[in-house]
Amino acid sequence: MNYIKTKVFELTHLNCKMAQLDTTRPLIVGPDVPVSPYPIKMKGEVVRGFGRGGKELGIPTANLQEEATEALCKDVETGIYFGWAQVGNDHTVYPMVMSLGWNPYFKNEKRIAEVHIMHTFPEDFYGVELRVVVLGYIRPEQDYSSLDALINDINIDIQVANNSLARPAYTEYKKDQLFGIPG
Ligand code: ADP
Ligand code: RBF
Ligand code: MG
Repeated sequence: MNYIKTKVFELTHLNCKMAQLDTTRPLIVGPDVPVSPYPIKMKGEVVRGFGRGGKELGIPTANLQEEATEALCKDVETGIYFGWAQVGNDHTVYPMVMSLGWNPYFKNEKRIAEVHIMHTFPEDFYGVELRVVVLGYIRPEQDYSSLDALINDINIDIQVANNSLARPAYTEYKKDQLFGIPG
């Protein structure tokens, strides 16, 4: 009897562990060197959205103008991506995560490309030109049962992006021509 109980416990424990493993996301994505269709290079003006990113999520996203969004949609599917970004005349190139799509949690009616830059800026930069080099895909867009679950997944995306960009062939793109002559 005790033997059966032990085995049942072991199996349950194993199942729980496997369930945990199944829901754990890889913290680095893509090959060691970016492959086609990457790099995707894009620039566009930062436009206003619903103002939810900073206020509701604590994660501001610079929304790209419609032309840039449409151009990106010609190259890739909707989803979450990572790469490098540069704002206006500032020479610095920062890591970024980009959401391209409909924001299913908020049921948007228009597709939008929005970029969260891993840097704390002193002020907003609406109307300024944003340059991005997209280097890889992280995951598809999802709906969520709570705002916290969405925020949690975005924070994991940020870790995934930072880890994925730390590889030499990805770091190299910080020096891309697109970022050469800002202004
Ligand atoms: P909106 O819906 O108008 O895009 P958000 O709440 O998403 O509003 O805020 C986005 C704005 O916040 C950007 O357009 C930019 O001017 C500013 N901003 C400040 N810090 C960042 C950052 N780290 N990444 C992206 N945008 C930022
Ligand atoms: N919105 C969703 O509805 N589903 C998502 O899976 C999703 N993933 C995102 C991942 C990242 C890295 C970022 C920056 C945004 C994501 N969003 C997603 C968009 C989010 O809803 C949006 O930034 C806010 O609504 C503010 O515009
Ligand atoms: Mg935004």
